[in-house]
Amino acid sequence: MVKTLEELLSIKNQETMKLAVVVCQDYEVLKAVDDARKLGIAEPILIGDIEKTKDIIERNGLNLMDCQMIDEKDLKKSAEIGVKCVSGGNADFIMKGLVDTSILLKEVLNKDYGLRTESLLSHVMIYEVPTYHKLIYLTDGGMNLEPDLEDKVKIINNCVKVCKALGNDVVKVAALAAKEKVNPKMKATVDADELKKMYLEGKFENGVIVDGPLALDLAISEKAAEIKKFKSQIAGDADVLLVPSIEMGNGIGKSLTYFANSESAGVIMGAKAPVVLVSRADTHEVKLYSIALGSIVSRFSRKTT
Ligand code: COD
Repeated sequence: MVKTLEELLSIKNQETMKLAVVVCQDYEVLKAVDDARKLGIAEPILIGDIEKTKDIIERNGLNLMDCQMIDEKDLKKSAEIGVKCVSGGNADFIMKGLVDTSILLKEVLNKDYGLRTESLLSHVMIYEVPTYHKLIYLTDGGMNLEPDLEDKVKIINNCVKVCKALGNDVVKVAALAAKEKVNPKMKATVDADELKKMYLEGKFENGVIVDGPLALDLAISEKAAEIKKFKSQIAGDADVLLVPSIEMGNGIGKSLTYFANSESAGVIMGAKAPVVLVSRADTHEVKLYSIALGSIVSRFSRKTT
């Protein structure tokens, strides 16, 4: 089981995965891609403003001059090219560079050439939090705005795939809300309660434990659970935080990064290939971890489908 994000960098692929980088003209993106290439994690196809890209490569002494490059200054068209690289079989996964998340995701969802499957697409972030005893997975703070119950089941299943790809045989999912008692006026509590019932009826795959509703403190702090006399297999030991809305997910994620100095990695699951979704403000280390995660998940999905 992977315990730190650093470990993602040493999981070796038999073959190097091809990565389409959408709107690549950014130092942090290119540095991460350069490191990933050096480590044998991914071979990039750089899509974007190639004059600016070459200038960044040259000024920073990166070893990327000889990789495949496609010149396209328009952001939407770059995203379209990246998506088509994957749907046409020329790339194994795709990464967001200096482009708005929604521009890339709209291309990923394009009905004609996009990367849709039967499944819902959803975002999974992994955080290494200095004060938590293991990696914590957060979903979905990046794609689905206000998922309904059916969506939440799919979001859990997408996240479980990532957990399993990283060797977690048991996955403890905390369905978060603002409190642990069901209140019909608080939809998050009602859905979380339904998810727990589905778990008790055996509707999730082996090794997955779902409990809810849980407030965040009960999910991650044994002490809080003890004081509140809250009994659960998950209390203080959650692997996955399932959030009821993108706002809660985004808020928890940004808090972990900026208040708690956490490192992270993120990927969109449920598409034909993983989409490495990093924030434009992320450092190249975070981007590198996310590329490594995308590469591992891409290989794992091939083996298991
Ligand atoms: N999975 C599968 N299909 C989907 C999904 C999904 N998660 N979301 C939408 N679709 C399909 C719909 O069924 C429909 O057929 C088509 O895509 C368009 O759906 P709309 O009209 O609801 O969606 P769009 O195109 O307006 O927007 C989809 C986005 C993913 C772009 C949108 O939900 C979005 O902007 N999400 C937030 C992204 C973001 O800004 N994140 C910021 C934090 S990093």
